[in-house]
Amino acid sequence: MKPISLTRFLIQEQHAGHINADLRLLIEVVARACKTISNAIGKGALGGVLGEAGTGNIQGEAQKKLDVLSNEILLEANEWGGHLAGLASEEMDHSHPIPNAYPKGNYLLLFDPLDGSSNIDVNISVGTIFSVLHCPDGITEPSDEHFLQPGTAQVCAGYTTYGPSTMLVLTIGRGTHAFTLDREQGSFMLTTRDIQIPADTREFAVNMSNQRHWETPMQNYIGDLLAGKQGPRGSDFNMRWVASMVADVHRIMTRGGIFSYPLDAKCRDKGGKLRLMYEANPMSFLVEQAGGAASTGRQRMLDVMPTGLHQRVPVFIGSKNEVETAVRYHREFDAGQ
Ligand code: P6P
Repeated sequence: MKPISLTRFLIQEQHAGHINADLRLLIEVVARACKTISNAIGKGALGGVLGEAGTGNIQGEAQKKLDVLSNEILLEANEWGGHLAGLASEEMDHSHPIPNAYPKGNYLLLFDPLDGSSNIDVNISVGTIFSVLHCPDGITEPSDEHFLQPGTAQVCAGYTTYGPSTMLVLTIGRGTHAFTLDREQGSFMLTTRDIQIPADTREFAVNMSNQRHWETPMQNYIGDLLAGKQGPRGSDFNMRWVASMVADVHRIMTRGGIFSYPLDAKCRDKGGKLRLMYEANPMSFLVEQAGGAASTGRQRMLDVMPTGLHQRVPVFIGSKNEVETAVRYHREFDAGQ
């Protein structure tokens, strides 16, 4: 049977009363922007968009030309549609209210326009991550604090991975579904409905070069994975690290696994490496809706009460039983066991 398009999927969800017209428009606008980003990335060196932009962002990171371009594409696509009250981006210091020249809606959109962009110049998969919240009632000019809602408040989340194929993975709180871009039609087509992440795994994703900087429970957890069959886990484990969260999480969506960017001595003062509002929270919503789990190591990710738009957190995300095992190492360490 021919797969249905994203548009048809969203119209079905709207007719079923699961989403309204504004959220349908929001998702379609973001998907269309991701198609534009995919085309820009796909040109590679021929598109004149590789390399550094010569600017920096609030994260203190040098921006790639495609970081800036992807951010501009998402801003321009979302400003005029009337579905948003405001938006926030990894690439912008503060949130961006919708200009008064345009109609306004009730949603807040947060995004990391190009996650893993350090991989762009070496032609490795990167992605876009987005999260959707309700704008608080009565607020027409939202500012940063109106975005500071826990992950459980999300009404929608998704990512697009720009790999051998371009895929959009989406949740509106009723399962997680994958769409593949049909470049000839220019449409995202539903290729996996209701993804189920295996509860157990023999594959972990972590940047091992940080091992000496980790907290003790993380050292113990990974040490036991590396001990393999002879160790307490009784099995051999495989490792993958793409250094692009979207690519690593998409692998986990597809075949299970655990991804971790824990606290370490280098990022402890900042609270972690990865950002809560537009990386960890949307990925956690997507993974939980696919039967997985996500934690800071000491708290369910979606329950974290945000204190800052660019707040960072430690991340453990993926196969439910494996995330719970990693959390148990932290709980037992904290309890002095
Ligand atoms: P490291 C990309 O910069 C990113 O934010 C995530 O996509 C990725 O998982 C992580 O950082 C990689 O970090 O320290 O291995 O370069």
